[in-house]
Amino acid sequence: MNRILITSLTLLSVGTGVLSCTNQKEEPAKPNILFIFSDDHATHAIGAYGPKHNNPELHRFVQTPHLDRLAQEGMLFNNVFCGNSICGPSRATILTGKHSHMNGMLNNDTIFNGMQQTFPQLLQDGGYETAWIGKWHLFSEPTGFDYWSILDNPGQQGTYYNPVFGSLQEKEKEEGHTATLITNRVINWLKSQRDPQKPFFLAYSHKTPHREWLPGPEEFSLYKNEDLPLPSNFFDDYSTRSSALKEQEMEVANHMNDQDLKLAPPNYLNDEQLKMFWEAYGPENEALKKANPEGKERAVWNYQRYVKDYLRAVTSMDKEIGRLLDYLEESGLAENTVVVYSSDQGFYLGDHGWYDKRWMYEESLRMPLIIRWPGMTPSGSKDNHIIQNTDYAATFLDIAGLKIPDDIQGQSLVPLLKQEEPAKWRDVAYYHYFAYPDWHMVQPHYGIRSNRYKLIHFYTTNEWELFDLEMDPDEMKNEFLNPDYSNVVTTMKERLNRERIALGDTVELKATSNYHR
Ligand SMILES: [Ca+2]
Repeated sequence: MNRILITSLTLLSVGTGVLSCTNQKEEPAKPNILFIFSDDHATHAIGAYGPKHNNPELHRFVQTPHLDRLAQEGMLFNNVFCGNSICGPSRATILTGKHSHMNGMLNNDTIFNGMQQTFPQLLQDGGYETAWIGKWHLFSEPTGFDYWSILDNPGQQGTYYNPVFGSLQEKEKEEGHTATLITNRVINWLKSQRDPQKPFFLAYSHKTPHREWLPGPEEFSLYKNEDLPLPSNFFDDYSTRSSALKEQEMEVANHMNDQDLKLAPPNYLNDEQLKMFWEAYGPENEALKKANPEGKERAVWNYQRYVKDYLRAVTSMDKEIGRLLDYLEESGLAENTVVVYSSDQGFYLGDHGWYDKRWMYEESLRMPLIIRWPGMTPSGSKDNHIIQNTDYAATFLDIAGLKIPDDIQGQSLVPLLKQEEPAKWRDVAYYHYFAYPDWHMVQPHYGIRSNRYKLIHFYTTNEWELFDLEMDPDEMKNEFLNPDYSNVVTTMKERLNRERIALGDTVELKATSNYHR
């Protein structure tokens, strides 16, 4: 680890309280923090997370060598759960260390209030230089950053090619693949824009692999003549579970539009990119038209197109992450930089027949989290504690050696990074999804997940679900009314109630949205 010498002379200049300390004292240099953040990246689309029970064969098609390398050199967290599986709210929770009901960002129709306490402001106060580059998607201007450059149009969602970057100074459209352009900006900031005298916190934030999953130029041909395996519950009939599952509009078979399926190009491509688009998809689209498959056969065609594009986009992003990790090595920054990889939530890759997120089921509840802290995290280590996205702010502050404010709801992961067992750790993850009616029509629900069980309450329809994750990891069988589980139901209900009160989520339960259909 890099160390800086603080001489007695320096100590004299910072206050009388240290005058008695006349010896030279070594203090560790504050580590830099690089937060690599992506959008909708499911853990089952990262090689290092290994095969998934309902679709183990998919694992051999996942190509994320650079994230896998990061996991080999650091610590991989197996049980990380968001508190509200949708973009803006998860980002607001990460910034504040507070669940949605505390930070005010309940859904994507809300504008994040950047005047409240966030960890970047606290890092700034603690002597860090802070920057956010790439996707932001909180609708208000970033606060607490010395520098920011964020994807602007449309609606801060950004585009896969030719994006508009917005900063305090200007809006600038740039031609090219967005993951590459974000990486260029990040490397440029590290090289020539930051203050080398200060430790930094830098968020390197991708749009990828958010809908509509458009790959980089070199990944269009991946899986060209291959069939990807289907999840075992792709044709889920949603029996035994809440009526909400039949009401949703997020089925790969029925709810994807022409741009999702690349039957029509997005409107932001230039002529050269359009040519590339039609070369990649045109012949297969023609063949589809001719064969005109229906029912299950068409659903499988949609799945192939969707999951191939999702994994292609992931590989394009992974390559760019590799380029940045290489730059950290070359520049000598790697040694004193904590690298964190995560995504705002998970995603369905045909699991339950779905794409998108929002539900408290495993695929979208889970967030990837990999942390490499040179000299601290044992290489290739894994952690199984129940982590939430409320923990990120506390962790960043703790890494920086700063005080964690009492009103932050999460806990620092630093003890876990050192493989120390904390005296106290949560036994359940808390969840509350609010947005209804909204895109994909998922009913609001809240619940808790322990290591073995998950209890969910759909309060607008007053339906409950209990899953035994050990017996039923794919959450296909609701055990709520099964007499064999009546004791578990009682215990979990009581635990859920205690957790709601402890976290202050006691407002009236009602759906919230400004969405108009
Ligand atoms: Ca997202």
